[in-house]
Amino acid sequence: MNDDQSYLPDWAPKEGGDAFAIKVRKGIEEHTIEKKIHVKKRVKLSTEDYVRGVLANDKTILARTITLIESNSQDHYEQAREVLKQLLPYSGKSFRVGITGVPGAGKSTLIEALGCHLIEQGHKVAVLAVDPSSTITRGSILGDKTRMEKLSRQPNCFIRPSPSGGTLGGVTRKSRETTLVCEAAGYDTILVETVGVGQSEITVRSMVDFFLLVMISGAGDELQGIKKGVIELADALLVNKADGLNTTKAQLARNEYALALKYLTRATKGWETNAFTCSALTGEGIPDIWHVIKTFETITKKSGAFYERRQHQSIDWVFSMVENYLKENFFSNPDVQGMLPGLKENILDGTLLPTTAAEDLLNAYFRERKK
Ligand SMILES: Nc1nc2c(ncn2[C@@H]2O[C@H](COP(=O)(O)OP(=O)(O)OP(=O)(O)O)[C@@H](O)[C@H]2O)c(=O)[nH]1
Ligand SMILES: [Mg+2]
Repeated sequence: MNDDQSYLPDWAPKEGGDAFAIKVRKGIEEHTIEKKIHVKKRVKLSTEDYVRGVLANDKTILARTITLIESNSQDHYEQAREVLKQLLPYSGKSFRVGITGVPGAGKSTLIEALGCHLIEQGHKVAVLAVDPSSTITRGSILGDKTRMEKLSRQPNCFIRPSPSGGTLGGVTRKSRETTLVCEAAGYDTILVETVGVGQSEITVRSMVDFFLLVMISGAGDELQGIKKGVIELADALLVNKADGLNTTKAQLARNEYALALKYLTRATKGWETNAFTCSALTGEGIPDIWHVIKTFETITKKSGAFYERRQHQSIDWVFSMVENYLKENFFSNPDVQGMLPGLKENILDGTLLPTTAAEDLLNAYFRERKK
């Protein structure tokens, strides 16, 4: 007796007929549960949202504004420019400190110690990393996260690690704009970390008010391996890791640097660059170096050197933006791109002169632009 609701199991003996008492009742239809995967879409922000968010120091929006600025997409470019334009009147009021030194000198650890000291004093601190080496090793990004742990937990601190995959030129160009955005968000002290690998110091020097060179004591001649040119960019030399057994060695290194500085050109008019020691690990010497930086600020603001430098920096910035734009525009030109592999080959096998190659590329670029 099969009805709509029940039926015989498939193992029921055939001869059993209706007398077979075991019936299987139909179950209920399985509900098809619509599996909707909710991909949380990031709501597109309007220019006003960005501006308002930054001015209110909303850290999520601040981070998104920087991402917008760092973006290489043409769509973002226009909006980024508009956001920056609106934030510009609120920027410029911070004190900008560049911190450089060889890999492992202790820059991040120093920023952690200095940053915490500043926050205790009521400052609002933004940390930016301009770090060309991170695109190769990625070590520093990881390092920064762990080395600035205490600082990153402070509500009055904003840390922006270096964008990955950027060239130094690109990163630095965006870092200037990032500085302005952080200032508009109310950060009064901007600390910019860069690894001392040559070009980066010069570009960071052109973005900051005070340039600090972090050193470590090594065996033998303390000036070995450090370019005179880099020392001449610095407003203070700081021999780090002056702790434990290394204390005396660090002190001796400081004395050697102090002596050498007497023969070098000063980075800032009216300011005598000097050498100091500290331990970023124990915090020894950190308040002292901040005192040096504050004294520099007072003196250079009084003499006008501070404002003069900022004006020069603005002009340099304009030129570097034009340069960057032209370079990007040139190398993304389809005719130029099409010609490059062949030209390279011909230069390498000696059938084309570099001057002719440059001329051919420029002709192709301007021909394409005239179309
Ligand atoms: N003893 C001692 N070790 C320190 C001090 N400062 C930093 N270090 C150690 O030195 C190593 C490198 O420190 P970082 O702060 O990452 O150095 P960095 O200059 O930021 O390094 P990069 O970002 O990779 O160029 C870490 O193991 C730190 O713990 C210090 O004052 N004393
Ligand atoms: Mg670091």
